[in-house]
Amino acid sequence: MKRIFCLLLAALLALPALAACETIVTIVSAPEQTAPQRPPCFPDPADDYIPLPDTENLAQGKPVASGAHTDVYVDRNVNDGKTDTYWESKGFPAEITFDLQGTYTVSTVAVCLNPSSIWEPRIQEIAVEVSPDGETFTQVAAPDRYQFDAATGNRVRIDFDPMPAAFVRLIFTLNSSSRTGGAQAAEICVYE
Ligand SMILES: [Ca+2]
Repeated sequence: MKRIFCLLLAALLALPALAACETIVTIVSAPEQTAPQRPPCFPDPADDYIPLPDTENLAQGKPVASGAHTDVYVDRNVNDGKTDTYWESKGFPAEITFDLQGTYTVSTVAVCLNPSSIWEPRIQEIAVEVSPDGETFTQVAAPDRYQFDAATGNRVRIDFDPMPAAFVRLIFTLNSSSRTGGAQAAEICVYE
């Protein structure tokens, strides 16, 4: 009898606890969200990046040729779709040519470095030429100095009048970075 009494007493003591549990359970339905969202207090740095065309990058994965490169930074790094691999020329001027494997009416070239702020701001001087056959080239963007800055994505965009091209060549003649004596590009993109 004493044991039964103890069991009844324990059950009675547990009832308020069970009741308390029920009162703190709150069912919250998930908000409607179809894509990742960033709170306003955490702005996306990419919002300040120089915008690039959202059309196909005609240079990616295409045959590429350049002169001498520095260390392991070969030219095929420049159109592999990764900004953590890059090409670095050995000295200036530095030419790099893409075979688009077809004729396209091109109007924009982008040169990108790694967007990490470890890559400090620098200026590179770049000209752009196009060709129908890989032998005769026409300049479409005269040499100009472009500012690379992680705050704007460490990328520059060179727009020019649309021109038919099967080959696109960039000629680098200056890099203000004190860490290298050559041109640098993590990705070079070509767009119609
Ligand atoms: Ca790359």
